[in-house]
Amino acid sequence: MHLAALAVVLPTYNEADNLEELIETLFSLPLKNLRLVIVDDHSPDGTGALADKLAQRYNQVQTRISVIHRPQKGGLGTAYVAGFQRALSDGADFVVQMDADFSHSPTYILQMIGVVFATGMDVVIGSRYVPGGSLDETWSWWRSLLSKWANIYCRTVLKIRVRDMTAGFKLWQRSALQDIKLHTIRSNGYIFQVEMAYLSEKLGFHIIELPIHFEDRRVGQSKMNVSVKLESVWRVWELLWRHRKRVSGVREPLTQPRPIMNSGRPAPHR
Ligand SMILES: Nc1nc2c(ncn2[C@@H]2O[C@H](COP(=O)(O)OP(=O)(O)O)[C@@H](O)[C@H]2O)c(=O)[nH]1
Ligand SMILES: [Mg+2]
Repeated sequence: MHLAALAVVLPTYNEADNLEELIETLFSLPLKNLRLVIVDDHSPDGTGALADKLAQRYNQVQTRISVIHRPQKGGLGTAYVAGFQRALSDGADFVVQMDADFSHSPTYILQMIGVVFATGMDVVIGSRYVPGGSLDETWSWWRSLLSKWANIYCRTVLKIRVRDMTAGFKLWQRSALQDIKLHTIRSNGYIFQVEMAYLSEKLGFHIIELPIHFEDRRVGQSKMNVSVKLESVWRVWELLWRHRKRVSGVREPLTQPRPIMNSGRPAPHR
């Protein structure tokens, strides 16, 4: 397990105060073939330059950090799609997505990968809304309410079972990300998480929700804004319409863990 070719994709916009410590924490995990893909959108606080500096530091023997620089703030969804595509083309067998602000504690990655190795699940969702999961008590009441309401809204309209539809902490098997056909994803704000969860259910993926405690970001500010919220409201209906003819898929039952390594050897990350 500790040899798994795992890539962690980190979208960043003004995360200069978090990035270095986060990278150190991630590389201190007992995961020998861990790689990072940072997708920065020309952050005004210099996150992109810091990412390059850290890449230089960590890439001396082999490439452990790739940095994608985009010219302007392009939204979370397209940042993740670009990062996932890079991770796949670099040969990752497993891809983790997480916020770059410590809301998602890196230590859960070990549990996530353990679950995938034990069960062969396609997707592990770090979930706040299953028993054992929790939200930071210091999150403002309106933010907690918004998050819970958004989940109820999305689950009701889309009729799906995933409890934390807006979760941004997930581990994907390579084959799952390939089956999703990333170039077809249209959501760009936080609703991106919903589109990915919805497609996962529609495609019949084996999904498991692992309870996590979600901490409020340590430093910096949330990038949640009005246009992102509005996109979330109407996009749910667009999703329902776009996939109205799609019959829910069923993957073969998981009687035994499926073989999960692509290659059986550490992937040739560039
Ligand atoms: N590259 C990129 N990253 C973004 C963008 N918007 C948000 N992020 C990153 O996505 C993650 C989640 O955003 P955050 O503001 O923490 O959202 P919140 O936790 O819902 O308040 C963080 O790592 C952000 O830096 C964007 O437009 N482009
Ligand atoms: Mg955050």
